[in-house]
Amino acid sequence: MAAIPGGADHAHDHAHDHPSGIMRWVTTTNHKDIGSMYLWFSFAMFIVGGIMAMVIRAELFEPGLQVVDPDRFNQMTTLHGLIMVFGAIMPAFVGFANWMIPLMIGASDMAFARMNNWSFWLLPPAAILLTTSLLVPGGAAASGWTLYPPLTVQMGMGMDMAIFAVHILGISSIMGSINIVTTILNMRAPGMTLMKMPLFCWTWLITAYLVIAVMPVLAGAVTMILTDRHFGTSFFNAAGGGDPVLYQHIFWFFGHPEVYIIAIPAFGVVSQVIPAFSRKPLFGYASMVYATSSIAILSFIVWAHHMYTVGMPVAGQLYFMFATMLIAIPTGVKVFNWVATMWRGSLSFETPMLFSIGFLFLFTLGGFSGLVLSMTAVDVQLHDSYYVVAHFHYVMVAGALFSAYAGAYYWLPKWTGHMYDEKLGKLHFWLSLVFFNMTFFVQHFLGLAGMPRRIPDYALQFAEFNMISSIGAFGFGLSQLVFLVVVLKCLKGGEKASAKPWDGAEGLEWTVPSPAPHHTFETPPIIK
Ligand code: CU1
Repeated sequence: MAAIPGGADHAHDHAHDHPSGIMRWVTTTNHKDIGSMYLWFSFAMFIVGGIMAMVIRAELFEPGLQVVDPDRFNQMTTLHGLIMVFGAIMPAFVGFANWMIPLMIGASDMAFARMNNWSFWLLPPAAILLTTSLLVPGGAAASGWTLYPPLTVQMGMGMDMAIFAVHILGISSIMGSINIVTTILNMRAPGMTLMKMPLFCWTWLITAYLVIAVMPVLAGAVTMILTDRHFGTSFFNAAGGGDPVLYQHIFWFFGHPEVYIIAIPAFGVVSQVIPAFSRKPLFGYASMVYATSSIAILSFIVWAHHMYTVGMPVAGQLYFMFATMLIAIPTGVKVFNWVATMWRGSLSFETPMLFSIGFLFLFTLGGFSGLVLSMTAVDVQLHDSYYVVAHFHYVMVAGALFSAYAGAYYWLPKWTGHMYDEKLGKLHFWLSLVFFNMTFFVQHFLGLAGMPRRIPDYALQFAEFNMISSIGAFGFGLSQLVFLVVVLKCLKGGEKASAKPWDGAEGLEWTVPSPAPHHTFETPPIIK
């Protein structure tokens, strides 16, 4: 049955059980409804976090300029980070999971449908806490998204609001992950063994375990800040026998796996899209599963590469350096497999494929700059510089956001029943590609030249690259409105999409009548 957003496909019986209007969305337990709400919420947060990025880039447009006062500037960097990580990227991929995992494994819905509803509806209160913290006396947390003490122990009540928001977001993502694990382990159709699942399901299974393992660690870290603030403890206060560096260890024990909580579902999306537009099965399926698991396990033992400058022993620095470099091996396996999937494939370049290839190039670049930063001696120079900002935006934006777009364009026909406007989609991709690099590539040079991050002003020598970066950022921000137009047009109408919108090229994915349909790929399907 054609899936309209929020798929009303079960509205036929017990019509009286199904409230309409806003109550329908408040009470829904349908995985498609909830998936759509996650995706819309995520896009709204992407706009809010994006506006904050625009304020940051406006302030940094020229040296000496003052668009907002320095406190506001620091609050913008904090909220931009928290909102993009917890409000935009994570909910986007949970939205994909809700929509696609039941369809891919042949389950009727998620395992805990009511909890699924609750997982979503915890998000808006957290978003309200975060954004309205700007309005309270003292303003929002001005610490950066890492919320390091001792600064965060001293700030005003905006910090408490951020702590409670992080608690709520953590509960939401843990519940979502429990749902995903239970659904995948218990509700697969007969014949759908784990090693036959579409790779997107595998990546989410692994990610869900990461979420369940590390979100409580973050909750513990911010709770200790809360009790240091209000209840007289000194977990992070040296004067009371505590240690501020302890916070950094706890935070990054969460923080590094968090990078993979964001990146691994992105790998999953790309692993669905590239085979479909290469008209070949994914190269090295089993090695993809093992590589992804290895990345997840390694992500737990590298956290202090964020802390080379706190004064750790050389032995510790060496350990964290080499452990970090190990991650390049399974990541290399994955990149090799994606390229090998395309090798001698019957390629076509619709928007989802363009975003996937963009992901492949730029995420790899972010991986390389990560390798540079993993070297202790180099990191001591580049720590807290714009090089780091450039590095993780290649991972977060070109990695996670680009693959989220790849997934959105790929599945929009499935979700809405209509084909999207391919011309506009391609325009969106090319504008994003150019402006993204204009914004962030130059930040490598700024960092190498010594420009620090999270400072609202800078020396004259950094002027040119900052201006280029700011113009790029405004362009990138505006280009995202093209996506909104594409989605709204697609919802309103357009060419009807068939059950297999990519002319069967996505055949490997639609495994609901299990076992998976057989393909020889001797006669590649043609995409118009
Ligand atoms: Cu890390």
